[in-house]
Amino acid sequence: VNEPLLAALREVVGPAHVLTEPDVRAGYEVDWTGRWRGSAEAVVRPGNVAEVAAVLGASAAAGVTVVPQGGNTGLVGGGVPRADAVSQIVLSLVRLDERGRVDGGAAQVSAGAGVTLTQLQAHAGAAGLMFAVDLTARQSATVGGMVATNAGGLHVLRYGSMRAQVVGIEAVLADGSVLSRMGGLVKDNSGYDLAGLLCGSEGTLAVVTGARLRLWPRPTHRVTALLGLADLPGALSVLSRLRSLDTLEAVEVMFDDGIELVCAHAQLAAPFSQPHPCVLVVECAGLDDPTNDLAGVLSGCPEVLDTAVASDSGGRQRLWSWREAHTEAVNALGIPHKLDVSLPAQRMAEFEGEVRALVTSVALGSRLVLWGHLGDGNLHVNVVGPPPDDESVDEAVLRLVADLGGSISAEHGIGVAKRRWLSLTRSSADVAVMTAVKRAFDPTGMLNPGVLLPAGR
Ligand code: 2HG
Ligand code: ZN
Repeated sequence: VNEPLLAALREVVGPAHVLTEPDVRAGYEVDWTGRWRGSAEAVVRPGNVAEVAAVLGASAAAGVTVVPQGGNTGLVGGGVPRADAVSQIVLSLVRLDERGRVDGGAAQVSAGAGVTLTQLQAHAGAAGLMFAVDLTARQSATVGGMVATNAGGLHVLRYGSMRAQVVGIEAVLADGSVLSRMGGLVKDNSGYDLAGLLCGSEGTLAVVTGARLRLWPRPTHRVTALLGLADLPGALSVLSRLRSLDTLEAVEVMFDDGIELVCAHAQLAAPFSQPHPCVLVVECAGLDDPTNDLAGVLSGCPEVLDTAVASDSGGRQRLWSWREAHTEAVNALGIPHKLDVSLPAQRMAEFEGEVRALVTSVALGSRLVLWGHLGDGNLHVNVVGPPPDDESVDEAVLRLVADLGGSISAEHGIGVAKRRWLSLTRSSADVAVMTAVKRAFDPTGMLNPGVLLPAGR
C-alpha cells in the first residue's frame, strides 16, 4: 500500500472518496462480464474538475497509472484496472453529475461526465427535447464513458453515434491542464478538432469531465414493429426499403437461437406463434404518427412473414424486450467472448454464414449468439464455451471480419480485449499516428496504459 499517495489523494478529495477497502473497491475492479479485472491502490472519486486535475498531479508524482471509469458498463476491459499493472488507481467520475440548463434556442445542454444516460434523457425530455443516443445500459452508462468510447447504441442510423452529439468537451490532460470548449459553437474551424479526437479515445488521451451536447426535437409519436423473416438476406432487402422512411430510428436484428435463449433466461413468451429464423425490431418516430408510412413500406415486403406492432409505451417495451435481454441472457451462460464487429452492408449476409461455420469448427461445442444493429452493419458476435484465455475463436472471427473489409470494433472500442488485433483493420500508418498522438497528450503513459495501444507507447 502506497501510504503517501493515499494521504495525498485524501487531501484532494476528502477521505470519504478514497475507497481502499477491498470489498468496497470490488465493484470498480471487475467489468460487467466478469472477464476483465485487476487490483487498484484505491478508487478515487473527485467531485469537480479541479479535484480531477489534482488527483492526476498526485498520481503522476507517485508514479502510479490512472484508469478513468464511468458507469463501468464497457465490454472490452477499458474501464477496469489492468491485471498486470504494478500500481494503479481507478478514477471514478460518477460524482461529476451536474446537468446544465437546457438551451432550447440552441438545442444544447452541458452535462458532467458522471451524468447517466437515463438522467440525461429525462433532463432533455423535461425541456421538450431529446438526447438521441440510446442503449440498453442507459441506467448506468455515463456521459464521460459514452464520450470516451464514442458509444453507438440503438439510434445511430438516424442520429449518429456519440461523436455526432458532441458540440464541445471539457477534459483534464495528464499534466493537469484543462481543455475546455463548452461555449456551444456549432461552427468552429479554428484548428484541430480536439473534442472529436477525444471521442473514442478510451481514456488514453485525457480524462473527460464534461460535454456540451446536441439535443433533438422530441418525437411525439412512436411505433415499434417486430418482423419475422426467413433469413438475413431477406432482412437486408427489407432494410433497404425501410431506409426511405425519414422517421426510421432503429433496425435491430436477432436470430431464433438467441430469442430462444432469451425466452428461457428472462422467462418471456415467444414473440410469434411460430419461430422465425431472423427477427427485426424496427422503430419509427416523428411529430406525426409514422404508423401508416411504416405499414405502407412493409406491405411491399414479401419477405416479412409475421408482424407485431405497438405504438403505446407498454406494448413497445414488450416488443423491445427480446432484443434488450440478449446481453444478460448470454452472460448467464458463462463468460462470453464478445466480438463487436462491423461489415460493409453488401458483405453482411456472407459474414453471417461464414461466422457460423467458423465458430463451429474453431470452438467445437461452443454456443454462438448473434445480434446487432442491422441498420449500421454492426453485429455482436458472442461465443460462450471456450475458456476466457483461449482466444482462438476471437482471432478467427476478427480475421474473417478483416478479410471481408470490416472493422474489429464497431462501437465498443478496442480496450484491452482487442488490442492485439488492432493492426488487422488499422494500417501501420494509422497506428503510427495514434502512437504519436498518445505521446503528445500523455508523454509518460500514465492514462489508461495498455488500452488501445500497448502500455508504454
Ligand atoms: C447491444 O447492442 C450492446 O446489445 C451489447 O452493444 C452487445 O453484449 C453485447 O455483445
Ligand atoms: Zn450494441
